[in-house]
Amino acid sequence: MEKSRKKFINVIDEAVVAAKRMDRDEQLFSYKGILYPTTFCSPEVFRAMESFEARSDDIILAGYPKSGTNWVGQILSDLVAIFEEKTQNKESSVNDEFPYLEVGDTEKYERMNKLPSPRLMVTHLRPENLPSSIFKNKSKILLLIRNPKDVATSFYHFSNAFSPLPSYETWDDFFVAFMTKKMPWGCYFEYISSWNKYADDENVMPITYEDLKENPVLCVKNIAAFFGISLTEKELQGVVERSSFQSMKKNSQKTHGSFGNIFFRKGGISDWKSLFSEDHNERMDKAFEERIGGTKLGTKLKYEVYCKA
Ligand code: PPS
Repeated sequence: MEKSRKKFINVIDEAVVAAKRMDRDEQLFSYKGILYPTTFCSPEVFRAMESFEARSDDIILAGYPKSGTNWVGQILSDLVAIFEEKTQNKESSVNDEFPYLEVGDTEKYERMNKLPSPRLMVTHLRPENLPSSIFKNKSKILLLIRNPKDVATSFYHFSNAFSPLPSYETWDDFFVAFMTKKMPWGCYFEYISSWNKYADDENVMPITYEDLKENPVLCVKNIAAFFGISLTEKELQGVVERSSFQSMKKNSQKTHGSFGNIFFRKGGISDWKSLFSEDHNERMDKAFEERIGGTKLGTKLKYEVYCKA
């Protein structure tokens, strides 16, 4: 197995083992007013992350949890592999660091400072909590967003299947927590609001889960162009095929270990219809309108198309 995937699976497995020894109220901790999972993040690592030196050719994928970051992470690592093959970069940038920037040990950022370019990293953090060098050095950021009803639905199933996160007895309990800022990595609406301030930056490219699902060929083409990676028609088709939900689910044992099925659950649009009552719909519709309706990213989410019954 590829070294980086082995490391990824180890980190997940260790978190699951550590979570077994924890009470529910120990599973999350608060840092600068936002909750994070204790088994993946720590204040020490957050502080160490401040020393991370970003580069202009870093490839950063930002997305709120359950927005499809594993999916787009696959697309980006495939694009980087194609780029490296073409440029015959002898020193491959494939490394065994856990792909999420905020997850690791306090030495991680020192090691990353020595890695060759282009470095690919993923993050669920809001912009104000990222190392400031990312914006100062103008790293390119692909910002992935997904409609809030499907995010909440995906997050609910994940929380109940993945022991490092607090589980919920009912969907209603989860919904209340989701709407009242009790989620790991913070509130969905605050996440979108914060990123709205950067949505027009030339180094930030927003894409939606729904657009990628409906037109993967065009979206992958645009993503490759944003990062300056040229693709032949055949390469483009290969990237799309290897990142399809079916391919990734089939391969998930190798890439994500025994938790593959949990990371690749349904992979579609509108599964929220199986959980949301009329009351949940009303509350979510109101919150969307009040918090992010009419903003750049709010409009991009096409709420009327994807979140109305
Ligand atoms: S995590 O745990 O926060 O990193 O989760 P994340 O990867 O961001 O999001 C998980 C959801 O993305 C779906 N997924 C995909 N959809 C379409 N195509 C592909 N290839 C794909 N890969 C993952 C995954 O199934 C989760 O959504 P749900 O709705 O739960 O199925």
